[in-house]
Formats: sequence, structure tokens, C-alpha cells
Amino acid sequence: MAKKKGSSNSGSKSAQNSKSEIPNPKSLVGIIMGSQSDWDTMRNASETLTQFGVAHECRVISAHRSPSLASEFASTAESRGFEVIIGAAGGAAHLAGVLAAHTTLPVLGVPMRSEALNGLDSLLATVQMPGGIPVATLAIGKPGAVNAALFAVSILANSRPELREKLHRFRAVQEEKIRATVLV
Ligand code: RP5
Repeated sequence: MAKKKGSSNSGSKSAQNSKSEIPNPKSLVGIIMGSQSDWDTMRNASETLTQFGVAHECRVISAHRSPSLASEFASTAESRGFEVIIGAAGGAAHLAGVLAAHTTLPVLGVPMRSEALNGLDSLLATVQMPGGIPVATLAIGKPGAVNAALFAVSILANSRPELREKLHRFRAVQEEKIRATVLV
């Protein structure tokens, strides 16, 4: 069985939590997911942040199975230097909302594709926050994971011109690929 412990930084191969529960203080983005089973999707967020050279940590924290850890992580995130939190969960996906309840940092929600309802449950649980506690919710699954990372880079780029430049280059490359597409 995959470990649900340990801390990982900058796109390591598994989502783990550290024994001390204190993540790398240099991380700017926390990628938090409700279960190890979310990692295959959320590794795409990690890989995107790595592509932009953004220090981050990937951790499994469940709003339901480890509620005090969720509260501890989010309530101390700002003082530990995090600037953005990505919360990914499936089913009764309360994780992003619970994280947002404990911090004023921007929280980006990524609904996981679920077995029972194909992610519609995750989407609604993540997006339908009550007024006052915002969660910026992205698409279900991999596109949401990638876009959450890009959104995080975009937020960080407000005070980091080098990241803004990288985003411009990313868009230019993307457009170039479309322009160069030849249908056969
Ligand atoms: C959620 O329940 C997790 O985010 C995951 O998407 C879903 C299923 O979790 P496991 O039963 O696979 O651990 O909390």
C-alpha cells in the first residue's frame, strides 16, 4: 500500500506528508489532496509548477479523515511562507473549502473525477461555497490540476516579473503549436 506520509517538494514522485507535519518553509504553493488516490491527477499540477520553477509541496491531507491536520496546515500556511494553496478532493469534496476556512491565502479547488458521479459531485462540493469564504474552482480532473498550477503561477507573477515573463512565453509556445498544426 502506498504511504500517506512524508513531504514532497517540486514534483517528487509521490504525494507524502512529513513526520513533523511541518513542510518546507520555502514552498510558495501547497498542493493538498484528500487521498493518495488523487495523486495521479495532481502530479500534473506539481509537474506544471516544476516547469515554471515554483517551489511547492505536495501533501495528502483529508478534510474528513484528518480534520485537525487540515486545520493546522491551513492556519499556519501564511506564516510559513505559502502564498497559494491548491486543494484537490473527490466525492464529498470539502477539502478546499475547509482549507479556505482557515486561511485568507488564495485557495484553488480542483474537483477529482469520482467513480460514482464522474466528478460532478466533486465539482459541486468544491464550487458551491457560501458567500464569505471563496474557493476558486477549476475544471474536473487533469485540466483543472494543470490550470490550478498555472493560476497559482499567475498569482505569484503579480510580484515576480520573471514568472510573468515565463507565462508570456508559455502562451506564445502554446499559440505557436496551434498555428503549426496541420491536419492530415
Ligand atoms: C476524497 O475521497 C479524496 O480526495 C478522494 O478523491 C476520494 C476517495 O478517496 P480514497 O477512498 O481513494 O482514499 O476524500
